[in-house]
Amino acid sequence: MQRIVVLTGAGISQESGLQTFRGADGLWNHERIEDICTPQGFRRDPMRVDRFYNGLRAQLPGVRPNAAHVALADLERAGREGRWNGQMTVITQNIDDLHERAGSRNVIHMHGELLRLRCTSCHATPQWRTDCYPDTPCPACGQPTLRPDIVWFGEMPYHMDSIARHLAECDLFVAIGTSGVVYPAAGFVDSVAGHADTMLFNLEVPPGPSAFDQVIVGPATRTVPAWTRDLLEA
Ligand code: BJW
Repeated sequence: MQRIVVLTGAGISQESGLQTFRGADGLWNHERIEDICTPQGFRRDPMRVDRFYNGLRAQLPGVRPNAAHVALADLERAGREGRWNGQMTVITQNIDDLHERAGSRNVIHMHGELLRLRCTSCHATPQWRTDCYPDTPCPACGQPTLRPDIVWFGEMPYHMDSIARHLAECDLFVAIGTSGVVYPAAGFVDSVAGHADTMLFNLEVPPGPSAFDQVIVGPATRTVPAWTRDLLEA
């Protein structure tokens, strides 16, 4: 049985209409990373950070999973139903819910989720679809101590034990739509060297020598369904 781990980044959701972080039209061209994406930035100006994530959260109802999300969900379902002799886990750096909406069940959100908040007093992580402000009370304990449930720079990504297990057990590691500059995700490809084949699906070839065995260049909505179709027909 083939065990595939897929690591996704902002590029897989770009064709659904969500901006990537870096690049010409990236989110970080309009905001300084240290103002938004660090615990220090949140302490300095929580209203600014809440507004930033309120804006991203408000985009979600208006976007839909694209053909790449759907292809991954279809492959996972084929494994469950015995139409493909394999098992797939998606580790996503993305904070949107497009994998789940496409039908994927084995999804690990290593950088958190837009549709959750985290209470720094009682540690509840309530689901959240509307705006949040610094004075919004936690539904569990009533304290105004909610923050986006997002992993910022300097914080430990979620589910690292489970991710390490999946990486150690996989025989194919596939990265889709990620620039490979943010760690620890950027190091996953090195960690599977020796026991797994590796593929990168990206809009452009990353600069410098590639750690991947194969690099497939093109929009994810074209390249990913072609790859999963080949697997299902093999
Ligand atoms: C398409 C496409 C299409 C477009 N089809 N492709 C010095 C050296 C090394 C490491 C560090 C260092 N100093 C600090 C660190 C650690 C730091 C880090 O990595 N910093 C680097 C920037 C240097 N990392 C951390 O702090 C992390 N925590 C940590 O390391 O804890 C300690 C630890 C130790 C040991 C083990 C484990 C942990 C936390 C990182 C948190 C990242 N959070 C963010 C923000 C969350 C959401 C938000 O605010 O909105 O996560 S940052 C941002 O970058 C976001 C993303 O998930 C992440 C990765 O970005 P991604 O997905 O790759 O997007 P882009 O835009 O960069 O790339 C998109 C790609 O898609 C491009 O290549 C396009 O070409 C392509 N593309 N359209 C296919 N249609």
